[in-house]
Amino acid sequence: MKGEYLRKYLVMGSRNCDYDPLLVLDKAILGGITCFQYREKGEGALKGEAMYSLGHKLRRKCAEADIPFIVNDDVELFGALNADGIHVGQSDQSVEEIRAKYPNTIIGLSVSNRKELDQSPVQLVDYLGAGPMFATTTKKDTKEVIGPEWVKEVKHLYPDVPVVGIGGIGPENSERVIKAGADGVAVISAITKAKDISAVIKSL
Ligand code: TZP
Ligand code: MG
Repeated sequence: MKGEYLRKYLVMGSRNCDYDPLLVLDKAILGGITCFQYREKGEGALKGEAMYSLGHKLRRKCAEADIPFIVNDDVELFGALNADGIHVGQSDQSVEEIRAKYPNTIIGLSVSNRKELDQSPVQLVDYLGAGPMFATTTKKDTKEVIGPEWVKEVKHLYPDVPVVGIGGIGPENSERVIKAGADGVAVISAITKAKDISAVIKSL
């Protein structure tokens, strides 16, 4: 995956939206996102048929707009939606297993500290998600805030691996993440809760 795709990466599920997620995605696409991740998580998250149905619709919009569509965690959902890629954390299905089954798909992996990075099969992934950059209330079980310095360290160790920062990022601090060497910023609430989604995306 080219690093440019990570530039403005919207991560989202139904719980992150105050109105129809399809409308949020429409606005975000118009606003200029470069990548999308369907992350159906949190209290009251959709399951089963409802999750697949929303996933299909989001997937179609991304295909029409030529934006990579990534699924969070769920390898079955990823397969069913014919997604472009999958993003996993340290406790999800292993990157080795996914890569063995899907040699050409995009795989993203979260790394929240040096220990996690050192135990990760970085050579098998297409990009790394580094964070949390800043404090966030969107994800309840986050690892400790590690800040933009972490991006710098990851890029120093793996200069050729695309890196996207995540966690508490918005227009007010995205520059710090990019200046630390990130290829882009992954954002949930700053986009989904924005009054003017286009304006926020433009100022990222
Ligand atoms: N992983 C680390 S922090 C986070 C995830 C999924 C949540 C980011 O949400 P927000 O609203 O952009 O802080
Ligand atoms: Mg996970």
